[in-house]
Amino acid sequence: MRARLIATALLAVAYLTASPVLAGETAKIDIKLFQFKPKELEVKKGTTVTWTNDDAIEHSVTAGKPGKAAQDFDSGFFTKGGSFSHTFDAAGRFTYFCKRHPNMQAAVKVD
Ligand SMILES: [Cu+2]
Repeated sequence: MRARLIATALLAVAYLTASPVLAGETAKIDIKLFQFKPKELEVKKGTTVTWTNDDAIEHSVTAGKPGKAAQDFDSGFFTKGGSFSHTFDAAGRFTYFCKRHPNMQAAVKVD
C-alpha cells in the first residue's frame, strides 16, 4: 500500500513537471492561384497558422516584404499539398510574401 502511494506520488510529480502543452488556437491560409487566402488574417496571440499550397508550383511563406525579408519565419519553397506552420507568440502585424513571386504579399495581424 505504501509503495503504491509513493508510485502515485511520483507519477503526480512527473505529470506536474512535464512541459505544459498549451492548447493554442489554429488557423489556416490557402495558397491558391498565386494568392494567399485570406490575404489579411487576424488571430489571437499564441495561434498556430498553417499555410497549405494548392498550386502545382513552388511557393514560400517568408516573413517581411520582398527585398526586405524579416527573420521571424521562412518556409523555404514547398509545392502542392505541402504545408508550413508558424506560431505567432507576439502581438503585431506581420507581413509575409513569396520569394519567387514578389507580388504575392499578405499579412497576419496578431492581437
Ligand atoms: Cu510563389
